[in-house]
Amino acid sequence: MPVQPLYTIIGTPFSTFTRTITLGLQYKGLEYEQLATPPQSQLAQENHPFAYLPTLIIHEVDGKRVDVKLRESQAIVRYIDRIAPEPSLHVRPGSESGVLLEEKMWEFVSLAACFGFPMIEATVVKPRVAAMDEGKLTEDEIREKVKDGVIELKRYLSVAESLMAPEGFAFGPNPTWADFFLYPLLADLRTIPEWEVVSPRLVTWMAKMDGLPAVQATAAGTLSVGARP
Ligand SMILES: N[C@@H](CCC(=O)N[C@@H](CS)C(=O)NCC(=O)O)C(=O)O
Repeated sequence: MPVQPLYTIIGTPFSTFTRTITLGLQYKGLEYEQLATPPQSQLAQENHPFAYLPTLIIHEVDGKRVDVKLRESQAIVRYIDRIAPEPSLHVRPGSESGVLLEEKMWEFVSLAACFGFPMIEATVVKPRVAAMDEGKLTEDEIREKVKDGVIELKRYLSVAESLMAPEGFAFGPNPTWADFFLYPLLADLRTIPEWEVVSPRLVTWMAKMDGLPAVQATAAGTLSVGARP
């Protein structure tokens, strides 16, 4: 009989927060099973107090079967870091990363989760994709619909870029959780015409991210490959 992985992730690959976690699991070589379900589904309700995604189910702790449900991406990331510290997804302060404090990486993570998600997905990507799928509005009408969202999008992108190292990953030579929180959002954005507002620095960063095996392994089922929830 095949051995069950120690982890199950509840969440469709279409969910950007779910992809952040699967990127981390892949990068650290942790095996998992993914139950692809949309938010608010029966399965999501059974696993998250607000039926959000993702939940990581940890099947064993200290060799004992426990099936602990861990919710909230930033809590899940802390767990992953503790059980698999290497390869590290933290930032090393210094001239290459351009930061004096390692906590700047967590600042970036929180800004991506709390501001990037609404300022990219809620006001631009989701309404644009919904309008295109519906096929009732003209391109000019869609642009008008997301116009205010694009102002917010540009505002977020300029903040994100201002916090990044001048080249390489968000904080220089190695990927960090900051990259894994931002990437799923920009991978979605790249599928729509509003991608045109993205700066050369972020376009180069995306290309660098695209080269990671973890990114390639988590692409199936996302908007970036044309999937729907
Ligand atoms: N605070 C949560 C946010 C997760 C989140 O917003 N997930 C989205 C999917 S990417 C969701 O489940 N949204 C609920 C909905 O669409 O009803 C976390 O960090 O895990």
